Amino acid sequence: MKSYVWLACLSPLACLAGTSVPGSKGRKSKNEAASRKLPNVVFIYADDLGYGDLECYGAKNVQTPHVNRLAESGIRFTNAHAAAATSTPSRYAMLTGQYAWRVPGTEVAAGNAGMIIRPETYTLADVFKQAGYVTGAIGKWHLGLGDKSGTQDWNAPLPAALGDLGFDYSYIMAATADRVPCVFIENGKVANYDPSAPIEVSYQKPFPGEPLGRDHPELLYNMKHSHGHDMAIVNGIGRIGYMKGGGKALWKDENIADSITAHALNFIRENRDRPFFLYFATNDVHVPRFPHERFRGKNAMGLRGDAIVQFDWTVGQILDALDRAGLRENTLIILSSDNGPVVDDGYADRAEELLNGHRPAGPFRGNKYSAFEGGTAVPAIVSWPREVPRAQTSDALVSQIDWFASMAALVEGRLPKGSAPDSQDRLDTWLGRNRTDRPWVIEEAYTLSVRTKDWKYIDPNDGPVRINWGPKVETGNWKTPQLYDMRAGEYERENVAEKHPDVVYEMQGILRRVRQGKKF
Ligand code: NG6
Ligand code: CA
Repeated sequence: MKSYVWLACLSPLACLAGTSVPGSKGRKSKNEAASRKLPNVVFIYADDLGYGDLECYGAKNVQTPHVNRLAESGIRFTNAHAAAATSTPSRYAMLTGQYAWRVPGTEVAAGNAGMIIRPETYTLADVFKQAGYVTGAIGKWHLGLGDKSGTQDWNAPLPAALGDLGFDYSYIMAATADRVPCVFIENGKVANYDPSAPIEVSYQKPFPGEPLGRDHPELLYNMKHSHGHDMAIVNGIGRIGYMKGGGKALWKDENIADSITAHALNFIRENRDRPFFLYFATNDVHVPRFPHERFRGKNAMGLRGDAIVQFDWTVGQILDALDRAGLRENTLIILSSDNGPVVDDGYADRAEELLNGHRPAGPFRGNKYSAFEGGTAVPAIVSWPREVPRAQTSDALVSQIDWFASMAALVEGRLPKGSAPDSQDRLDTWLGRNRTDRPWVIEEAYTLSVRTKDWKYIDPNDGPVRINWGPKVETGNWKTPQLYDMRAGEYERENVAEKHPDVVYEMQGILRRVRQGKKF
């Protein structure tokens, strides 16, 4: 493994210009390099968007012209992985460079979870901040807020928030749209706070007098649930968790995309004169899928298709804003998703019935939650017009766990000892200068899996083979080792563990060493 310290170039410009690998543009002179400015960096991080959900990844039932435009301007990765098959662990790993399974309490978080990334952690935002960037997080957070779970006073500034994690500005949803509290939090305080409707949140017990979805289906005028989501009712939609108050601060689901996009556009406009890092995490296409009216009824796949179109619109808005500000050339955009797709995730939005042959996970087996590839194989697009040639495809095996060290290399960041222990500098691969595979990728879902270019190993697990609480998803659990040949035409169908004990042994060895935190 290339250790970060060794790999960090003497200057970011040397990093950008000095690599003599196939496809690189060759060494630039010192002066030429010195006149170049560090790029702005924008992460567009979708929620539950599958490998097969974008037109440029083969989707037929939905048009995504803006994402297509982004892909044409750079590199489309065909073998990219999120670190986990659900949101909280995936985001934790990406923002800290440490696998979430090393840290207790990183499973899918409640809306009143305390801050899961502790303030003393050196985060991806710190990497940029240290390099002189202004940093912002807008959209879905889902990594806890405040000191301690369940103890937050939502009517006062939260004692621990994103400002403690290196973000200069934040406008976020605490968890997911299907979890209370259903309000935006701006710089650690409820945005648009309504003093006439103090906010209370509990994941333990209902508030007397507050109607619940399970008792009052007639109040679910916007969307009914298919499983779970039968507690607090906000905007005519049942949620996970109990909530009281909020008044005019409560979000309207149909305006979430507009709201976060408007805040992202402001952030870009306000910071156009200095390098910025924007972590822009959309609510789309997570449940409840309730896009704005102008996107409704347009797609044959119903609300899930409409939500993909809304996501695409959002991407277009960001691209246009960068263009308008004259920043597009020198902005590095990375678009990806936190985990694989799911169809019915608890609301009666007819996503399943209306698929019409669409395969959200593309060719892969399994979905969100799953140890099969569909859980973590995600679209990933990188565009940086100034440095990255257009219209490329890369089949290099890559993981989001490496964004941390790669971004540190980009900005010549020196990482404090012990930070981002699982992240490798693979900047050259992410920028398309080589197609070097990561030797192995670790995937978290129920159990741990090891993916190499040719093989997929799933560590044994006794859990159920299918999810038994709602979504129709194969978990990938099996009580004996599973080994799949990823060169086979159909992915993850024939378990060849018994045919290839040597490969199983090798994969188990990798997993053991990674678990022990050993360097390779
Ligand atoms: C599940 C929710 C699901 C979704 C998921 C987290 C129920 C029945 N289902 O528990 O709707 O919110 O958690 O998704 O509550 S994630 O993409 O944020 O990880
Ligand atoms: Ca997700």
